[in-house]
Amino acid sequence: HVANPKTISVIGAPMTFGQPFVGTDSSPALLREQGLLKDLSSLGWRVEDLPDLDFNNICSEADASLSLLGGDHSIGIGSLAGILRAKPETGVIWVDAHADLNTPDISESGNMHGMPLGIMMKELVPDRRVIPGLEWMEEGTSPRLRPDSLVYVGLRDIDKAERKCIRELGIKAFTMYDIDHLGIGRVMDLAIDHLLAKDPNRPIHLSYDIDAVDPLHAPATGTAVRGGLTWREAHFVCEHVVKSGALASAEIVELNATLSDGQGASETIELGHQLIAALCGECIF
Ligand code: 5AB
Ligand code: MN
Ligand code: MN
Ligand code: MN
Repeated sequence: HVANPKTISVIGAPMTFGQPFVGTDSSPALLREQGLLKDLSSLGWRVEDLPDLDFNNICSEADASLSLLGGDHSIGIGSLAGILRAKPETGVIWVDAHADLNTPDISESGNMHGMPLGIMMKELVPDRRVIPGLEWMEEGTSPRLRPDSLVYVGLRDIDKAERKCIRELGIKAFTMYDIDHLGIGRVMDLAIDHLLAKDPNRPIHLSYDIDAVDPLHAPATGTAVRGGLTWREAHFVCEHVVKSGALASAEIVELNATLSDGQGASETIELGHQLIAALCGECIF
């Protein structure tokens, strides 16, 4: 029992506009229906259940809070903007098959879910007022993500232009090759060290794209790529970030129950649910 329980704020972000499919908007409801909030309470958290964001009316910037339920990965534009405004020193771990470092200029697909990190980097989009709908991002303090404040885990499908940006900006990237080579334990140690070496007290934001996980376990997603994280590796990522003590916020994105058969859909939602429970310390002693 915990005398003074920590609070987790849960926000649904039912976004679909970042990619061609409907369906990612149902995931917050599906996760809630599976009893996610009850599980988090039984893990000792005081759960603050916030209403879903309404993307029909607003462009929104998330408050820094512990857990966002996507939605496609374009919600990262709003979550990073809000988190970095509240805590500019935040370091980001981006768990994904993809680099999501495109910009409207270099993207081959034009899909915004492949651009959230590109849009956050000054080096890639110096003035976001040129992107229709993102004018709001240049108001006030205009939060940015520095290339050395980002680490990738799980990459295996990178566009040519993104590869060039990762090299030129010197972004730390652990691909599936590195996970095979070093093991997930060493990779996560190195990833966390990269962010915390200079400032052990900085907060970490974890952005978890379910397509980082192998499609055997997470088939219900829009851009599945074979050869991903195993069931245990997927969990270990969360468990190890929790153990660092630096986790301040997280989002889980790209779950789309309409893109698989019934069993594939429920396995994918269940995995998302379990990963959030892992982020709340389920398996930590
Ligand atoms: B996701 C691709 N790089 O830009 C593009 O799922 C895929 O949020 C983006 O990681 C995948 O369209 C975006 C080919
Ligand atoms: Mn992805
Ligand atoms: Mn992504
Ligand atoms: Mn995807």
